[in-house]
Amino acid sequence: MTHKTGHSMLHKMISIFVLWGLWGSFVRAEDGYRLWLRYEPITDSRCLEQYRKSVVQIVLPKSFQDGNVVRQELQSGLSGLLGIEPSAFTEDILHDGALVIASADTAGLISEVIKSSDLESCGPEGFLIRSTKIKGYSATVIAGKTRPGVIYGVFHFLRLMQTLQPIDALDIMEQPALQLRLMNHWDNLNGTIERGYAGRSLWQWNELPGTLSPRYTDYARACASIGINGSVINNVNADLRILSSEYLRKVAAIADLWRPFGVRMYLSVNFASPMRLGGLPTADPLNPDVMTWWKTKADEIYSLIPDFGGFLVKADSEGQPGPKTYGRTHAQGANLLADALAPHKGIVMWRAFVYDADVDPDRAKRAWLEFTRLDGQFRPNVVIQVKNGPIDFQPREPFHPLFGAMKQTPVIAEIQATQEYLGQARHLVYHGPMWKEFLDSDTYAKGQGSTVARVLAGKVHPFRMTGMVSVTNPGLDTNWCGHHFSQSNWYAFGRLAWNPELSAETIAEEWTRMTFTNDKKSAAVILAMMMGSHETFVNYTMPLGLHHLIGGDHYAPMPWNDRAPRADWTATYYHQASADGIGFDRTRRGTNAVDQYFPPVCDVFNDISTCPEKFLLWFHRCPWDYRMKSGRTLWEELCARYRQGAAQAAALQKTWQSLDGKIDSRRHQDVADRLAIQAADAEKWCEQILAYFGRYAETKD
Ligand code: GCV
Repeated sequence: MTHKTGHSMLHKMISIFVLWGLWGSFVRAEDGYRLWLRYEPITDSRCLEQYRKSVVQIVLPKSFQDGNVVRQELQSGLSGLLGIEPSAFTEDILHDGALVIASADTAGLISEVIKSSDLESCGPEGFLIRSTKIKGYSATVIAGKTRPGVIYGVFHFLRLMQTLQPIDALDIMEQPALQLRLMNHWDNLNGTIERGYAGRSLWQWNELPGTLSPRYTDYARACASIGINGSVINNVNADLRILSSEYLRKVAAIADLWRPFGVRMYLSVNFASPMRLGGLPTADPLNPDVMTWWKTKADEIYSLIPDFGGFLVKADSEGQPGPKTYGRTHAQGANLLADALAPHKGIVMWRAFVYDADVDPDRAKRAWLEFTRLDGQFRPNVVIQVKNGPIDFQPREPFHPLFGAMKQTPVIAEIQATQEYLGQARHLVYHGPMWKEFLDSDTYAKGQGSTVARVLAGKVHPFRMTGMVSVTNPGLDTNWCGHHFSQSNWYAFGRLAWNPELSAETIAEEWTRMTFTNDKKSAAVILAMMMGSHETFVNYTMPLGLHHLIGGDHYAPMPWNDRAPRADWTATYYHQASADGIGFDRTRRGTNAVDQYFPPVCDVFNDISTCPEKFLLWFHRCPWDYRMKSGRTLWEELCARYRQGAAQAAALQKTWQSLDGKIDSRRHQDVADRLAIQAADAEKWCEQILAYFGRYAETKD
């Protein structure tokens, strides 16, 4: 009898929750602001039952109570997902179903089940989550050595529920593979964003430091939820004023808000600051006054932001000042700043995005030539920040040959979420598969298995510092990233920087379930759209290794672009189409860029019969009637790829239409509107590129 009553009560409760959940998703006009942290009520009755059994009370040490971000996140997460009341938060275990939070300094309660050596081995940012018994009660422990570790553990636990994973027998221990997991904003101080496609800059410089937008905290929370632990707030084409005392106070106000989330502040700096801001006659890195200027500036920064991360520098690149003006090397330039930051434990991220035309006629070769000869000359607190490919975030590039080539200087990767060359948040392009292709590339720097991911993690050469950064996409648009699906690139970056071994599918599925729907069928449809989207984009824009077929907007097709301030900003420099053929000869008969790679990679790229066709025209110049593996001629293959891409883009629209009614109407409509633009653009790409190349390809016959 009692059992029956209990059972029907449970049923009633579940139905209330189901109705509550359905109601929630119908009435709430979803605008995308909540990103992947929506915490909608769980409607799957089996999961809900298990979760509500496992999480009856939340046991938080005193120091995690009032106002603490861990408490706040658990409160909003668990009340949203499970309907848990604030009264469920306690300081001691009272019954079964305790969720116990602890860090090394508050480990009392868990000491009977978690050894202090386990906490120690979590490292500075890791966590463990374990189902166990404490004082005879069933409990789930989320613990880390440090506060950031606990925050990451809490977000991980909430993610398990958001994605309907079991939580009753957990034994998880995670730590990030990479130390530096940073956002790079290209935000200008006037509120614009270089290559930004989601509105104006998040940072309200006019109001700071007095007025603090709630978005600063929401941003840090989103970053922390995926393990991002720092952010470079301003453009690498750096405005000098960022280092002025006035702006540093503004920056410090944001840093204060981010600190509880474990997100550290970094700044891009202008190498000429000592002159243009400090009034010195030179910025020569070997000049003692210049050295003193940087040291004094570093001291000032740390007096305002004690945990400041360090500087990002674009020097001697695209008109930015740098050490070369004074006949000094990149190492001398980087070391100047490194010495100023070292007493405070700050670092310098020195970018390898340099392509001085005097170095080599082939732009793809220049950074490797400049940096490999400096290996070993950098201070211990310098890392070299290298874009994923040797040109510039093209839809597809082979990995940059600097990965694996720098043996004594830590190298971190710079990838780009902001879709500068990938449809600029108007096209749906999930970057997970592209980034995985990059991370899984084998550099062979120390034999087989020397993947880029392992190089970055310091497992090929024992780097002192490791990391990956993303030129990132949030702006003031309500949905943060312009296109709802562009949020997935922010998300994927964080997840991959935490664990580069995760698959693109796993990440896309997590994101879809949290952002759009846990309905299996709908999630599978969205997952398929995302997983195919990068290849689709490559097909209708730059297949078979073609690159840079654009003009200054980096968006629309412009293969005829042969006039720009520099030859390597045109399109013709790269495709070199003529009646004889198409492609850039980077083989040993051409510019010999291939030999910047380790064997056997260099040989594989050099030999047209082994070079992957996806990189064919990157490395080889081919006649139009070159026979492809499909049996088609090169020209026929190009036509087929472009037409396939356009058809795939059109199909995305139809597929999305099939989700009408399954996704909240506002976001469904927003995405549909952008897919229409994408389909039309893809058609344009296909027509214009084929018309242009056709003039050469078809004169041959
Ligand atoms: C911030 C490309 C972009 C520039 C960008 C540059 C860089 O050239 O078009 O807008 O400048 O890369 O990465 O420094």
